[in-house]
Amino acid sequence: MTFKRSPLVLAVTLAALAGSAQAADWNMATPYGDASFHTQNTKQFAADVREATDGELNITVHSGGSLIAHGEIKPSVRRGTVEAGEIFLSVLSNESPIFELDTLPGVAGSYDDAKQLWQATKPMITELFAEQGMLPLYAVPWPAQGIYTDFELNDPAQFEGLRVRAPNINTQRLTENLGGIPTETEESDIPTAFSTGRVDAMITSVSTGESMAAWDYVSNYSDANLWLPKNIIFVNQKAFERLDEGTQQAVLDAASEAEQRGWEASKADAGASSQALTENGISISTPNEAVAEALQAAGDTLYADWESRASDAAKALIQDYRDGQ
Ligand code: PCA
Repeated sequence: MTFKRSPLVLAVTLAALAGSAQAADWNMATPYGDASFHTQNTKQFAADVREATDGELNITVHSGGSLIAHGEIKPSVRRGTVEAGEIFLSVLSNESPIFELDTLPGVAGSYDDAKQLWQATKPMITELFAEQGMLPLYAVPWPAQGIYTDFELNDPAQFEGLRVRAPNINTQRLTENLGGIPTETEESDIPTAFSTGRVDAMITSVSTGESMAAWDYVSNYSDANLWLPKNIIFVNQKAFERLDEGTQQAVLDAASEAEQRGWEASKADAGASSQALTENGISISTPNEAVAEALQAAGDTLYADWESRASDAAKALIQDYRDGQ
């Protein structure tokens, strides 16, 4: 018996075929606002892809958690509800201690070290994302993390009972080790956290201090150079595979440019934001000996805690990174 296609089936088939060559529209969610150099970099990435593919792939960046809340971005990309996302990598620390490595003191305190650490950890991070059907595209660090207070921080006893806004679990643990009371707060919620009196201090970068107008709430910044934590940008693997080869390559090329541009932007923003903080009346200093010692002790505890949870593979990886330094 010969099977005859009905005109309707044929039309549907043709439409599906045509569809495969049609322009794709992607949504990309990030928790960070338009004032952040990260978001500007990500928007440039989307513009580069659009241009390189003659509009075949059109990525709309939804910033400031406007489309999806931070904690839901990765699950949404995993499900394919959105095709791409950007998150603070260390918020995944509950999944694997490997995601915490860039929020541990004494591991990578400069851009060069941070770059080496990223290169050392990228294969394992890529594998963990791949297991969940996602592909990391690039990662970009924030400038070093420091401590904002509404007094001059010169005595470790000042941490006692201090309510500190923290962006991730290790910053919370560090705060606890210092005797403070941590509260996890998204960047976009910082102004509310201060204005409602929920926090007295915060740990973040000069960049976030500037974007969130830290001078409205605090007077001092202690440049403690705790660590340089990264954002990671990733896509749903199936959505990526649905793109034709040329478009896939355009995404990868734009991602590699975005990574390079982002690291430079982070360095430049560290300088520009420090200046903006100073101009707006924030007094910037480095920790005195007593505070530095307390930070060191709190950091050592944090590291020991990480080691007690890390797999042998993760510990070997950090050893390789250290050997290569
Ligand atoms: N800004 C983000 C993450 C680290 C940073 O510097 C924040 O504070 O939420």
